[in-house]
Amino acid sequence: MRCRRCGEKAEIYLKRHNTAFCSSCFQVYYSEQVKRNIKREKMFKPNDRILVVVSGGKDSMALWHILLKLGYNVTGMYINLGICGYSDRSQEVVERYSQANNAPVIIKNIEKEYGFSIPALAREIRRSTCSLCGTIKRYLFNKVALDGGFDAVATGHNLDDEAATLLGNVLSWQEGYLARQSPVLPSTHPKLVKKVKPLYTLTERENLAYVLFNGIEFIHEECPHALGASSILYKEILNKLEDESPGTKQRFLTNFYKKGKKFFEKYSEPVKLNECKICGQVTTAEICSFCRLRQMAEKKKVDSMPQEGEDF
Ligand code: Q46
Ligand code: ZN
Repeated sequence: MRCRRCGEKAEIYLKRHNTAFCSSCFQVYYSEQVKRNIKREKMFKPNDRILVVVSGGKDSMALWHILLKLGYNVTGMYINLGICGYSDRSQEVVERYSQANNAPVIIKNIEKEYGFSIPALAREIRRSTCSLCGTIKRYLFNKVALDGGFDAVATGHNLDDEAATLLGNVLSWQEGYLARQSPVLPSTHPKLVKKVKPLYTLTERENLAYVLFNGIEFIHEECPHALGASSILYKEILNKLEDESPGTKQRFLTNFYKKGKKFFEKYSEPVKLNECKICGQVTTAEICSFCRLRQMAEKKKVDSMPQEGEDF
């Protein structure tokens, strides 16, 4: 098979576009997609300061690399969640990339800075690790971006992630979530920084090809808490559909934005936003979820001494 652009030997076939590329023409395709997404969705301007959330996985490493390559003013942000082994290994990947590419990165360590690890707190208060993790990550991305004067927070969400989220929301008719799903979450309060997803039209496989063709190191293992997540099942189902009918994922997502989303807009009612009485970050309550979690972590330490084998 030959590359559609240059006629050289192709190294990747993109079934949904019925197109094959050699590795250097694939990179042209990839960066054109990213540039187009940033421009079409008005994600950020050339001189904006972008905080890129990096986990060490292929998608976020691809995003960090392409934004630097396109000349954006980018700083990486990594959060060490205290997940046994996995967190330290992924932090090392991020640090090695930062050093090798002279790319600035901000590292946060939940355990060192706040005195609790997410899995340990989740066990203590009987909440799912992933829901706690999501709350803490959202809080810290926004806080670091706000304190550092960044214009946008960029995440490596890809087409597979976005289509799986959409499928999940459709299956349970989550009108509010459907109204809000978007490649750009604009700032709705002076203390909320805009969130953007520049890779939302690129698949996991395309991000994998991008990091492999560029020799970018990434952590191959998944977070152990991702096992059994419903999003994985939705991705498998979408992949089956995609195999039978290439382009299904992209049509599902982009046609939702073009045709379906407008029917849910009435469910996106503005909520009253307050500033947390403790930390000043934006919340719908008096005290934000992050500060409430910190209070719970403190209380647990006082009320019950750690058992053997506990993380704190
Ligand atoms: S990192 Fe955190 Fe994910 Fe791990 S604990 Fe769950 S939410 S699976 S993106
Ligand atoms: Zn707070």
